[in-house]
Amino acid sequence: MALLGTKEYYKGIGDIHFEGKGSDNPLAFKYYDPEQLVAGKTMREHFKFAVAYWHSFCGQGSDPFGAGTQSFPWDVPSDPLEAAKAKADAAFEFITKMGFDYFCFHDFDLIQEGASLKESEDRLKTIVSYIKEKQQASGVKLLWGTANCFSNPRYMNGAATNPNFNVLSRAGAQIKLALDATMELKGENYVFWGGREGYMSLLNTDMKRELDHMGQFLAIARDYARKQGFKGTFFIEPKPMEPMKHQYDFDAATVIGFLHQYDLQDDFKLNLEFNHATLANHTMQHEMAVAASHNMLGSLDANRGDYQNGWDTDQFPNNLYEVTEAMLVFLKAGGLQGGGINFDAKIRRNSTDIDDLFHAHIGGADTFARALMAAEKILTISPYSQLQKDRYASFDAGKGKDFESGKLSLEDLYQLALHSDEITLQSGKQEMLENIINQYL
Ligand code: XLS
Ligand code: NI
Ligand code: NI
Repeated sequence: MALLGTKEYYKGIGDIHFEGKGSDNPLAFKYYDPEQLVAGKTMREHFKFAVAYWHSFCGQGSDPFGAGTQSFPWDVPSDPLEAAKAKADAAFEFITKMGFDYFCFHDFDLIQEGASLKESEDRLKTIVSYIKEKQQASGVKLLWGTANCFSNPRYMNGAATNPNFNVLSRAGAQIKLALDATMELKGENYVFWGGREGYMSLLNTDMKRELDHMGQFLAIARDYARKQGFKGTFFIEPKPMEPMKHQYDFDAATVIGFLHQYDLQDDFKLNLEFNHATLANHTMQHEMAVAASHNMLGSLDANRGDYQNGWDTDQFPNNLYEVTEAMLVFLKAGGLQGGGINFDAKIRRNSTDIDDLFHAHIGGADTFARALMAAEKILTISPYSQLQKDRYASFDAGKGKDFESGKLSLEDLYQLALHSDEITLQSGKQEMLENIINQYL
């Protein structure tokens, strides 16, 4: 495929195609066939797979104990603009070769932050216009943009919840520029991940005041973007801890309560991440079901954490059982509200070959494809839906139905119970349901 940049970074690797599960070509999709129809839509439309700029083209594998191991050839130029252009060339080459339609970014993934706000603004403008050309040449779209309001030391006490107004104001400026960049690149959504919105110690924290500030901040960010004509959805990405001990956007239920409290529920939905669910001691399917029940299942960050020690390891998804249960919720909800599946995941520190990033994304896409196909069968040809429905049959008619429609008082329940037979136990059939999932994997 024709590329704008002249240099090829992923040498020797061609476009990745669907070859089916009989293929032994490691650089081919075995299950993800973009054009295959599942439940009335192509897989491409269901998933809207996106590549995360930060993990794939910025993070080089450093950890608290050692430096990066992946020396990216596009990081060679010392001039920030040249380096950013080289990185964009590599990114678009990769996304195009994968055959994915989308990417996601933080402002300063695209280009190194400047020494002043003005310098950052100029840098962003230049790289955004370069990326815009690359989008036009390749057809690659922006799923969402966001701002990194957590890495710079000025944000050590948060951004919108910082106790110092000057920091809040600086965060506002940064988010205005990130919104401008997102709109210029026709971003379909905009994400707020809490970053350092939370606290380390209650001793120095006025929690109520910080939450009020966050509500007010999000409202004016929304107002600004809407005034500029942004039609997309704003997403909040819940995470319970890390980097702060207490993050305000703990989980889906907490965020939904917050959105309603600050009257943001009409413009904001949720971007849910697998290993954030794990960190919150939930399953991803739980988080998705909570969001779906409020019509707020917006977008997904796909990855997996470490199930043994709980660490937020951002590994690529490969747990078929987990993703299949997530896809059950996904299909039942009618898919995502405006978002897609962003691989917020990184290859391991000892994955140092140029093809490792391809294997990682192929595996992730194949996991979702298999899971989606299994979930569709479970919903349509297995007894799963009927079993679940039958559990609630006592509410479908008679007094149960009266209760649901608000016709019974607590005294009515008392009278009914007084004159009823002893209760017979009704099995939850959990093992049988688990076997059904297994059967269709
Ligand atoms: C961090 C988050 C982050 C967001 C975007 O844990 O997952 O990567 O997705 O700021
Ligand atoms: Ni995360
Ligand atoms: Ni994320």
